[in-house]
Amino acid sequence: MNSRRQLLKLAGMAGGAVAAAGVGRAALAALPEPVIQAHADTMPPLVPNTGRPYDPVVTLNGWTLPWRMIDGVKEFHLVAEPVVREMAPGFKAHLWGYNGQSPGPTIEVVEGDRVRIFVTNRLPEHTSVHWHGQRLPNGMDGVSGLTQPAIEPGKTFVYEFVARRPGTFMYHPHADEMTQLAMGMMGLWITHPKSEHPLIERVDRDFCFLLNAYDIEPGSYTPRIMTMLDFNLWSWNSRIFPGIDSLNVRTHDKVRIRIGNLTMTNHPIHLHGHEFMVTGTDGGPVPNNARWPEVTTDIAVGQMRQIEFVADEEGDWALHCHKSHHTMNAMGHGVPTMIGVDHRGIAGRLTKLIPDYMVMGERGMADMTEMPMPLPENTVPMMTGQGPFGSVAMGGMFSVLKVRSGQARGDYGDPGWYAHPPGSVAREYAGATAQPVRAAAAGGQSMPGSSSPAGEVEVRVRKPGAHSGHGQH
Ligand SMILES: [Cu+2]
Repeated sequence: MNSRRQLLKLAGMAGGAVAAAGVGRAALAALPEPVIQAHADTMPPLVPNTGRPYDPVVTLNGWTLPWRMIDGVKEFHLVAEPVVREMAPGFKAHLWGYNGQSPGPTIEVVEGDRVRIFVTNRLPEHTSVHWHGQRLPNGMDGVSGLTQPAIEPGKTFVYEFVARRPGTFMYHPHADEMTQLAMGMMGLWITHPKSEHPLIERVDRDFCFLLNAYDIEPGSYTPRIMTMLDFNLWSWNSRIFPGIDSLNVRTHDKVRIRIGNLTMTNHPIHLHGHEFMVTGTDGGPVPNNARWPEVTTDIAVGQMRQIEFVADEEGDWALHCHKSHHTMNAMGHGVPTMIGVDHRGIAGRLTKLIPDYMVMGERGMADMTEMPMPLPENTVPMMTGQGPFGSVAMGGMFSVLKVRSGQARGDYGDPGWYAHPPGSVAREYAGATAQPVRAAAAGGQSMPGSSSPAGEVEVRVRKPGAHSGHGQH
């Protein structure tokens, strides 16, 4: 939280220094000082001090880029550059991003704002920035080769357009996309409505994050860029659980969460304990008569979904991708299924041959959460996160919505674990257990079994290619 203040101080100093020196318009027209963020903390909302007022968003494990106002134009400076992103405590990735982080900072403007974005390329190859979902002049669309020449290393380009339509958008390169998206180059863009909007409600908390994915071998730092589908790190804003901050709200808050997908697959995002409405996409607000309640919304590649609900149930509610492989970290993939395999006796003999041999998964994979497995350097356990009742056994795309009556307005701090009212937690049953009654016959009402119990059936298997007296062709 300190770093936000430092950040603003830096931004203020940059603007202030120019003003104090009393330099002329020519100097003011120079490139705005880029603001760099070194931390992966969730920064509190950046309340606008120039331009039209709006209710700012909170970027999960991210931040909003400060701007300067020049003759009524909002000026931002994005620097495309290699960054080191802490994806979870103890695990750092060498990515490409903007202004010190991947994803880049969120850009927040107001409908009708004229926006000027300077993009400096400090990457080893050319790039461009595409403003996903925006209405803009074709030459500002950022498709290298098609609408503009690519930005060569060391060069700075200027984009300028009016943010015509309110909504949630994204930005990402449209140059060597396979590499640059796999390396983490992306960011969010929010255009707030300029006044009361019939389909955009004011909310108490407005969160946003991007879905992204990486393939980083345990023990290494750089993503494999050729991976098409088999990623091993499923992240929100380039963070993996338990590195993703919780979404902390006050009971009865109206909450909006904006989620964009820049991975190579869809993600059904599921919220516990509440129903929500999908109130918007990157195409704009959803008309009221086209909304319906959900507890999971699937977000396809290149899409954004904006969900809204009233947080009226206190507690610690899971918020996660419903693809179970997306709530685990590296190390877990490519392990053979060992459920039901009896390793007794074998493990001892194997240990003589392979001293590091370890039995994995013969009772399922939950053991992996407690296993004192020696991890290579720079990686995190596959399923982890300590909750108040033990291991949460999750990784990847997982976080917690914390709903508390004691959470002050505007306080985004972690309130700690929920204190459940006495008697409201599932507990071990202590009474006697009876033998379950089993159905007398096989089959059910619609398919009654024969009066005699089903006998054993022997199946004779003939291998294809094995010749017998009466082979079928
Ligand atoms: Cu997923």
